[in-house]
Amino acid sequence: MVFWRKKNNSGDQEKQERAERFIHRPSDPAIELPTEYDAEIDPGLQQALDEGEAAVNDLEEIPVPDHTPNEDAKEAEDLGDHAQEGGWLSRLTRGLAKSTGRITQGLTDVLTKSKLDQETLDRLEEVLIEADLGPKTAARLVEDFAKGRFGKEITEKEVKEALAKSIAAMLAPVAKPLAIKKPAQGGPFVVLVCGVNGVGKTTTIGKLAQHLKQKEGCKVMMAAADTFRAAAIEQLEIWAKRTGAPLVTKEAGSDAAAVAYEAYERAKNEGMDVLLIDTAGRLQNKANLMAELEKIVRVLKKQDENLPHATLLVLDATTGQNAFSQLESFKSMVNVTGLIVTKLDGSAKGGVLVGLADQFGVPVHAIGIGEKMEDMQPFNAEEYARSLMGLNQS
Ligand SMILES: Nc1nc2c(ncn2[C@@H]2O[C@H](COP(=O)(O)OP(=O)(O)OP(=O)(O)O)[C@@H](O)[C@H]2O)c(=O)[nH]1
Ligand SMILES: [Mg+2]
Repeated sequence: MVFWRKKNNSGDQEKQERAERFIHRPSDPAIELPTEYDAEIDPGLQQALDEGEAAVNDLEEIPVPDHTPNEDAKEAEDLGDHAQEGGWLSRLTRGLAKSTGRITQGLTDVLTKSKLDQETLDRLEEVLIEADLGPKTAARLVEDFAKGRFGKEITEKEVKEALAKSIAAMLAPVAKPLAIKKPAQGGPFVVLVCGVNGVGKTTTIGKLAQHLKQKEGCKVMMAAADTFRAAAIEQLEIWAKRTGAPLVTKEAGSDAAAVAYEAYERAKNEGMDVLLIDTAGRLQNKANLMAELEKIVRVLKKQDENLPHATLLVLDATTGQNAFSQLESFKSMVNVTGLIVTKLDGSAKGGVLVGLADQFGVPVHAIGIGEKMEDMQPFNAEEYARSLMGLNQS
């Protein structure tokens, strides 16, 4: 990797920085703009490209080691090591405490009779519905549980063990880590990240970048296709700095699809393994915003019909049942290939993940239980089911 800087310090710094964003290196094949949506590209883009072309002759190359984490990244890694204390399982258990507390308290209240009768089953179903598993999934679980147990003596421990087993069986088919494959056509594996406002998309991209770089040794680039507000770009810049992943940005207000398009060209030219594309938060019932997301996909497909290779929907566990309609709406606009469920640490609605798995069958790649880099892990069905039922507490 190389960086470029101006040979002398004269000139307008702001103009220079702006131009540098759009330069191509002399050795790179020229980046061609898509013709069919030219008219919709931010008019500032062409000007910036022209400025970039003019500025490129005035740059000198500064070699820097490939993907060297900067000081911030080092600090973040140290923080990460510290936060790993106690291991993921105990942090998951702590994170799920609110959800677990709601379920286990409900069970204690319900299991007042020693023998299993219809009233207990009905109340058990209510506990599961209140824990956000959804009515269909709750009914299925209770029906399974009643088989062979009706009229017999039951203990709270037995109920928890049996439910954990059934829940783990529901979750197991969807617990699939995000599989990064080398595309046959070359270029990076492209991951588009979408979801409603504030669910944790940008944070998830930061966590993913860190995981892919550190654990899988991938060269990762990020694209700030949330051009809706300047703060969103700055937020991703912080994650780029922390993780040492290069970032493609444009001014706020630019065409999000153009950012995605150009980022793909750059990631391909720079030999990246993975491109993570951040997008603006959009409410699922806002047709124009959903159309913008669909346009990002359409524009990417012009470069390669297999793009994006993965489309991740980020869901915030605190939104409970609304997650169902979010998944339905996004699925109807784009090909959602997997879910990342965040904020399970602040939610009493962790049961929603069980309902989603049971009713949609969309893979759940990872879960988030905090705001830090290390607070996300691949989703493990049994671990989750047992933690949710309070069976992993020491
Ligand atoms: N507790 C907790 N907070 C989280 C988690 N993931 C993200 N957050 C926080 O949620 C807030 C929103 O996160 P962002 O990553 O900015 O969400 P976003 O979806 O990119 O938001 P928009 O771009 O505005 O739509 C931030 O304060 C994050 O630190 C999580 O797993 N647990
Ligand atoms: Mg964001």
